[in-house]
Amino acid sequence: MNGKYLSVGAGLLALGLGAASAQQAMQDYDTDADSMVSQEEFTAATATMASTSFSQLDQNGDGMVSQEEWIESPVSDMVSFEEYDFDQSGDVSAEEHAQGEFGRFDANEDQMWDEAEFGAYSDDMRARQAQ
Ligand SMILES: [Ca+2]
Ligand SMILES: [Ca+2]
Ligand SMILES: [Ca+2]
Repeated sequence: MNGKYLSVGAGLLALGLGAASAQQAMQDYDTDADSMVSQEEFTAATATMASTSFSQLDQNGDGMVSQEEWIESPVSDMVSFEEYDFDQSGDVSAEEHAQGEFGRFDANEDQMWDEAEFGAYSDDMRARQAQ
């Protein structure tokens, strides 16, 4: 029984810390400062970041992620290549990747990320970078 209370406490603590850092990180994406991140804002922000998951996936730096590159990455455990290859070209472009990432964390599918949805994304990014 103690274990249950302990894990609830740890969860709340993690939530509190996550909210503070997510809010800060969100300011880098939320260029019109309406406290929501649109897919356009997300795509624009990730395009200027050298350390986004897309550039990590694109190992030969040709601007596209091939199925081979995808399979070699830890992301392939979580999302299938086909799910992000929207035009079924056999490559995932930066735009398709942004679209896929955005949709994956847009839990209520309103085409906007609120702070909680952005927090889920930034937690996922941190977990990936820790790998
Ligand atoms: Ca915004
Ligand atoms: Ca590539
Ligand atoms: Ca949403």
